[in-house]
Amino acid sequence: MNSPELLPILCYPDPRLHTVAQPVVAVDDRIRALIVRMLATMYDANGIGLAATQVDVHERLIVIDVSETRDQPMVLINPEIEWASDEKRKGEEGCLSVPGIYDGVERSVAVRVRALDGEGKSRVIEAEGMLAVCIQHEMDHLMGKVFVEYLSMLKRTRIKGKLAKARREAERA
Ligand code: K1U
Ligand code: ZN
Repeated sequence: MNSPELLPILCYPDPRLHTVAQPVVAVDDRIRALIVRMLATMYDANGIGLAATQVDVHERLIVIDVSETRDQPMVLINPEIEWASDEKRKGEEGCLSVPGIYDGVERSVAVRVRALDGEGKSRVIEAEGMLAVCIQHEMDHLMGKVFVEYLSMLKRTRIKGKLAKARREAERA
């Protein structure tokens, strides 16, 4: 079988990353095909998550795989946080839309999320550790928020400069 076609990932500070996603209306063939392509794109980029926003589709859809074996894909459609722990922890995050940049962000250590799965069935996910962090990071994408927006203005300005330099160098190569 042919490999699914990979999707281009938007890079910060692309303004499209700030679009607020709309609910998925139906889990149909179009959404199922998008899930396949998003998973292939996430695995190809060595990511642990990907939000539809990052591939310029502004619908509430996330794919995640935090397993070491990279064979436990999760699909969250129209996710809603039902509960988030008051306990928070600062941990290192990265983002496929902000390549090469890692920094600390404070997040709830545990969350309970309701979402549809890839078959349109309603599920409740109780997450902690890296899965909880990844779900919160990806749900921010659906709200048009990129993790660097938790950092200081100075850091964000430096990050924009670094990314612009990397883009210029890639164009020259
Ligand atoms: O949203 C994305 O761009 C995917 C992102 C998810 C994520 C990573 C780390 C913390 C929260 C959310 C990535 O997969 S970045 C690349 C990566 O695999 C990674 C980076 C740092 C720590 C762990 C994994
Ligand atoms: Zn991200």
